Amino acid sequence: ENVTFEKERYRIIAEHPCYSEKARHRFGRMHLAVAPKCNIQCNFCVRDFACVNENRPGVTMEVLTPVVALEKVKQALSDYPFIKVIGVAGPGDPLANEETFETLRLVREEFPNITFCMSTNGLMLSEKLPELVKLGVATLTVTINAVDPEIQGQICDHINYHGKTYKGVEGAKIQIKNQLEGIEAAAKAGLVVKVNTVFVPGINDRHMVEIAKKIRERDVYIMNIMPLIPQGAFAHIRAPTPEETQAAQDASEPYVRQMRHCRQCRADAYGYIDQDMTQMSEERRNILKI
Ligand code: CLF
Ligand code: SF4
Repeated sequence: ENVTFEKERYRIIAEHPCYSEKARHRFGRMHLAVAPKCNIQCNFCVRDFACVNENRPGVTMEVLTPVVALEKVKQALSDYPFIKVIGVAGPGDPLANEETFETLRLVREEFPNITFCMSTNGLMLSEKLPELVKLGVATLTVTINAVDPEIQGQICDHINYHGKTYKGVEGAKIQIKNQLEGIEAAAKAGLVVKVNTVFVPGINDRHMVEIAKKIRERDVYIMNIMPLIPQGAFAHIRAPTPEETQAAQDASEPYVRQMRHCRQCRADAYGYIDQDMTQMSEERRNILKI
C-alpha cells in the first residue's frame, strides 16, 4: 500500500506546474475564484483585488458560484486536457468561504482523479484539514511570512478568529501557531505541502532562513519566496530586486527545496503558468465561453 501511495505522490508532483519545474511546460492549472472573504488583513493587501499571498492583484475579478465554477471546469478540461490541477486560491482565503468546499465537492463528483490544490493563509488549517482530506486535496500551499510574532505583527494588521479580532503581535502569535501546527498535520496526512513567503524588504528580509528551518522540520516539500508587490498599507515599501529574492532563495535552499518559477498568478488564472489565458486572450475566452 505504501508503494501505491508513493507512486501516486510522485505522479501528483510530476504533473504539477508549481511543484515541478519540468511540469510547468507540459501541464497547466485552473484556479476557481470562488472564495471572496478573508479572515485576516495583510498590510500588502487591497481588499478589492486578489489575495496577494499567492496571487497577482489585477482587476477586480468576478467571483464564481460553485455551480458556475463546475461548468467552467468541465469546459476547460475538455478544451485543455493538459490542465492537471484544479486550485482554489482566492480572491480571499479559501478556508474562510463555505463555497470553496461546496465547489470542490461538486467537481470531485465529476472528476474523481483530478488533483486538487489550495492556497491559504493557514489560520483555519488545523480545523479544516479533515474536510480537505475528505475532498482529496493533494497539494496545499500555506503563506508563512514570518515565524516570529514580532515580525509577523508588522506584516499583518489583524486577524479575525472565532468571532474575535486580534491586532498585531497578539494576532500573529495565533496565526503562526495555527500555521505551523496546520502544515505539520497536513504533511502527516499525506498532502504535499508548499510554503509561500512574501519577501518584504526591511521587514522579513533577514528572516527567510529562520522560516526555512522551521518548515523543514515539518516536512514541507517546497518553499516559494515571492517578491512583494507594493500596494495597500505597504505601498511605500519598495519591491525587492530579483537579486535579493534570489539570494534569499539560495540561502534557504540547504533547508528546503526552492520554487523559482512562480508567476504570481491571478485567482482566476488557467492554462500554463507561463501563459495565463485569463490575461492572454479574453477574445478566445469569449468564443469558448469559459
Ligand atoms: Fe494554483 Fe498555487 Fe496551486 Fe499552483 S499557482 S494554488 S500551487 S495550482 Fe503556482 Fe501561480 Fe505561483 Fe501559485 S505559479 S502563484 S505558486
Ligand atoms: Fe489579503 Fe490574502 Fe492576506 Fe487575506 S490572506 S488579507 S486576501 S493577502
